[in-house]
Parts: sequence; C-alpha cells; structure tokens
Amino acid sequence: MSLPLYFGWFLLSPVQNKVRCTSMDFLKTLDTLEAFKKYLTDFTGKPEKEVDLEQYFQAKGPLHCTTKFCNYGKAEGAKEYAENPAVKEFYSSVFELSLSALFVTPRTVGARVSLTEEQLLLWPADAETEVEPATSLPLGSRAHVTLGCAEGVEPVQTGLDLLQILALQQEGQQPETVEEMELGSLTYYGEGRWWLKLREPICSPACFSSFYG
Ligand code: 2AM
Repeated sequence: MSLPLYFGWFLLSPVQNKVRCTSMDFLKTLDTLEAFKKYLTDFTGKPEKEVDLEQYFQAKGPLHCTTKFCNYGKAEGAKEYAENPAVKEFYSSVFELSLSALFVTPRTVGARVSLTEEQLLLWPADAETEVEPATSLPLGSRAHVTLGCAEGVEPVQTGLDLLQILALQQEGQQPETVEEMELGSLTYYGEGRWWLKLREPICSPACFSSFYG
C-alpha cells in the first residue's frame, strides 16, 4: 500500500475562494486597528515599522484541514490510520466543516475547525498529545485550515499556534484587548496572538481524501 503525504478534508473550490476572501478582509481590517498597531512590534521587531499583513503571509496549495500527516508512511501511526475502517469508509465523502474562528500570530494565520462527533471518527487519537500543550485539550482541538505562513515558517506551525491559544483560553487567561468587528469578536492573547471568534461560523463543504504531492 502506498501512503500519502497526508489525509485530510479538502475544501471545495467555491468555498475556498470565500474563505480566502474572508481571511484577506480580516487581515486588511486587523492591519488598520489601533489595538493592532499598539502591538505592532510583535510582528516587526521594531517600533514605527509598518506591516502589510496581506503580504506578510504566503499561502500555498489547496485549502484543507489535515487529519493525519503520514509523510508517505514514515510518520508514526500512518499505516494504522490508513487501515482504520472509518478512513476507508469515508474516503472521498463530502463533509460540512464548521470554521468557527480565525487566528493570527507572527508565524501563521489559520481558521479553527470545530469537528462534529462523526468527523472526530477520522481524527487521530495522538494529534493533540504528540505536541506538548500546557494543558490537556479535547480531541480535535488541533483541527484547522492553514491560511498562510510568514516567510520561512512551515505550515505544521499553524496547528501548534492554535493549540497554544486554546491552552491559554483553557487556563482562563483574560485576553488583553476585546474589539467587536463585523465578523465577530477579536481578542489579543499577547505575543502577537490574535483570535477572532466568528459571529457566523463559515460552513465549508470539504471532501475527505489524501494528498500525494
Ligand atoms: P497544516 O495541516 O497545518 O497545514 C503538508 O505539509 C501538510 O501536512 C500541511 O498541511 C501541514 O500543516 C501538515 N503537516 C506537516 N507536518 C505535520 C506534522 N508533523 N503533523 C501534522 N501535520 C503536519
């Protein structure tokens, strides 16, 4: 059996455009907020320097939510995942993913995916525990769509950034800034970490499949 680079849900074309536009609108608006400008050095390293977030992040490849990174069979648990009956049964089925929040850090921009019980059947048990968040987070917490990465940053970072923010939320850290935007409420968790809880989650049809590259 030849194993892929990764399994995941691939957003269907029309919704990919919608998500890209929403992400661009968010970055454009974030850039202009006084609250963001106050913490600009998180991104620039220097005061007074400006940043164009739309240029700062680069997006590559199809928008997707990785379930299992297999690295062509070299990743731990890859073969077991591919043999999971749910993976076989649902392969090439279309699901409705719910994108419930957008987040930005100096490294990545992404969308949080809130998984249903059925979707969790395709979620690997070790996705959250293979990294080391400060607290134990529920299964599926790492589910996300990478929307862009800063120069020199690998997409795997997006899920790690998401887990870090969720761990802060679980610990009850009070966000420093709260701003109501048209898309939802925006909070700041320090060190350049911005979280936008969407007023209306984006419902995205996505096909469960794999990517060989
Ligand atoms: P992503 O899911 O955050 O976008 C190919 O590199 C894909 O596999 C990317 O989508 C990437 O991140 C994901 N990926 C790469 N390395 C990974 C890892 N060690 N664990 C989980 N996902 C990984």
